[in-house]
Amino acid sequence: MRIADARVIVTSPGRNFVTLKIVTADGVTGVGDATLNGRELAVAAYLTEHVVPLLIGRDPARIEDTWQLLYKGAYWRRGPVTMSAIAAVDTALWDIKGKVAGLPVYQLLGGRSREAVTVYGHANAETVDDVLGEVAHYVDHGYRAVRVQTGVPGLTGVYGVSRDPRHYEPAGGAVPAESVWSTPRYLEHTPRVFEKVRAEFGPDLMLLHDVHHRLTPIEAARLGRSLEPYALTWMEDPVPAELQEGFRLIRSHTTTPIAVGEVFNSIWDCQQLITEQLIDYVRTTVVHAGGISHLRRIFDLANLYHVRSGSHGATDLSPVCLAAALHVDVSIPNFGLQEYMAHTAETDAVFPHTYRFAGGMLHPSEEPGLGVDIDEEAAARYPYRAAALPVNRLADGTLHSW
Ligand code: KDG
Ligand code: MG
Repeated sequence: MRIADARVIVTSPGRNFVTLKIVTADGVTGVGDATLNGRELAVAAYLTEHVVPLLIGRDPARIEDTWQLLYKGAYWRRGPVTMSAIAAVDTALWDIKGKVAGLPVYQLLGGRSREAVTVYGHANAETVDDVLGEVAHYVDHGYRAVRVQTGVPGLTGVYGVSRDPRHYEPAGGAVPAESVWSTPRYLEHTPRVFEKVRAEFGPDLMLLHDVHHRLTPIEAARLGRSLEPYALTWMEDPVPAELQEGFRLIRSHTTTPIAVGEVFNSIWDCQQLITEQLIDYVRTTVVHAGGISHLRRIFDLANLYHVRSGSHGATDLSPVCLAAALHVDVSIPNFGLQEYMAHTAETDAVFPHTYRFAGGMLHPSEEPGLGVDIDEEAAARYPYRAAALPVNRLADGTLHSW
């Protein structure tokens, strides 16, 4: 069997998505997500100009060899653009392999290690009183884990708080929106939020919080310590993680578990964090970390060091990524949690899929392959529009991590 065609489809049903569709000479198709929020066209061009010409005529069954060709063969290694492009090819080839075998992809990965995938929802509101209502919404829908984000008094545009609470979308116009940040106000406010949420919902609900890379290690240590009475399941991205040894300082001060990795794109980005047991959950994803093949390598390494998976699943990871993530999640031994932000109805219509949510869990598709597709006619109705992620500044104008 040979690859006859590979198309890059850019569509914007409410937000931008980049999808690779590979077609074999005998008409089997496979899809892979290649969306990199705010930098979509860089990946689309990388695929179209540099990757697709290499795919035509290749044997789609050779997933590993194709991965190595695209990784080693480029000479220039890693990086979010390259690794998202490789991820899209890898994911599409797993989809094809599943269809050819007549099996859902999780069966090719060793079969089920659990019945379904526990997910967490993203409860958010400007005020603490309103966020209690949002947490209740998720609990009422069966969620066992909820991430809680609120505004901070005196600050506008804090990460995680959305106009439409059920469909969080940070990307806005063509030029980045600017918000103002204050670490002292945030550190003062956040423990008060969790004090109220824990008091209201009791000890069993798993609670999470995303710091979104805004603190230094000693500030993160203070936050982690102040949250200990509320027994969070994790504190996410407490600091920007380029300096992996910086996590030793956080670790030496707090027992609040740490989850990191949504912006990582290779095993090398989390090697030290994992092997020194500086984190508890690794949040790498199918689309940004080299596809199903590479993500499995990261999770296997993590498994040796008591680190569990906690993959990113914001709305900018398309239903193709989510479908693929569920096959990985349900099969690995060290699954932790899966983030789940439901897509809009428009997005779901462009990406028909057969994974389903029930009782706080996502159930992967039982169809051969990934169980997701792109409706190209529907996709064509939503042309690309530039949308940038925001930036953050301190009150004096200094640029801060967003
Ligand atoms: O594109 C960026 C978003 O995916 C990110 O800001 C969301 O941090 C995020 C999360 O944990 O969902
Ligand atoms: Mg995050």
